[in-house]
Amino acid sequence: MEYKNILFNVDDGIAIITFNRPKALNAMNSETMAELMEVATICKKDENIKVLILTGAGEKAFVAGADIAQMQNLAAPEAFKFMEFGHDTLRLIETMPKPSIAAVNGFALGGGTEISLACDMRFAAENAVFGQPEILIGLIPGWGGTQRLPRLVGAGIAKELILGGGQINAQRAYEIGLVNRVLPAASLMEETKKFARKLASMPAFAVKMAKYSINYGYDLALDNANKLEIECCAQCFSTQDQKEGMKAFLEKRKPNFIGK
Ligand code: CO8
Repeated sequence: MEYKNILFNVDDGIAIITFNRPKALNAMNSETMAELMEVATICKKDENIKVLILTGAGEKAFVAGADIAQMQNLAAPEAFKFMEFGHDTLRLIETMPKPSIAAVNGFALGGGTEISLACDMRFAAENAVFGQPEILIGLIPGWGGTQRLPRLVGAGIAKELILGGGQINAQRAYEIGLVNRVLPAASLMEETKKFARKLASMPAFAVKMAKYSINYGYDLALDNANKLEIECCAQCFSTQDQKEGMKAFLEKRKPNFIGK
């Protein structure tokens, strides 16, 4: 399928979503966000898609934020709508029962950091740059940065980044737990695809339950969260993959998972 601002390819169960406005450093305008919603919806529904990778076209940027040129004259109700739609789109990615990896290849500022935060994992090229510079243009993050960033790296560091508006490099992002891996730019996509293929080979229902338990347990009190985990883990015993996984272990062979 053809999109104006996004490249969308599916290969061997792995969907690659590439933000494709390199001249504007892949800044997110409303059209691009609508296209992201469209492809994310396909990814959720298509059973052949097991894992999503989000990345940016060109050498310089993942996404350099929401499109400032488009936003500058928005009235508050229009801004609200743009933000709400962005939230809905990112929440769809965050909660879908398949893992997503942001392959961050350069600037991931403002909305770019926020898109990466909605993914399950972030793999960064050595030249990646993260930050929430909205404060420098009279805003605060509007696509989840004030909520997901403190949950991931702690409130103190999140406040340093959001109130201070500074940029951090990939190494610092790794140190604060914002990114999972730092990779040479030349091997970022290959290494990300390699890990995506590994995730795609896992028993799909267990992947779904693991993600569900972490996502929906995270903000609960521990007792309730543990109960959620018990429920999710127990459900795995209703799958053929659980039977196969345990049988294969006991027979000392590789399991043959079928995704059911
Ligand atoms: N929006 C629009 N255009 C952009 C953006 C952007 N976010 N970022 C870069 N561009 C454009 C530049 O205007 C420039 O265009 P042109 O060639 O036509 O002049 C082109 O991309 C290349 O950019 P630079 O020349 O600036 O490249 P540099 O290498 O000098 O600098 C930077 C790269 C540091 C990334 C710089 O471009 C920059 O600071 N960009 C803006 C970063 C930023 O502030 N991002 C946050 C935006 S706000 C946001 O994301 C809020 C999200 C949720 C709220 C939604 C509210 C409705």
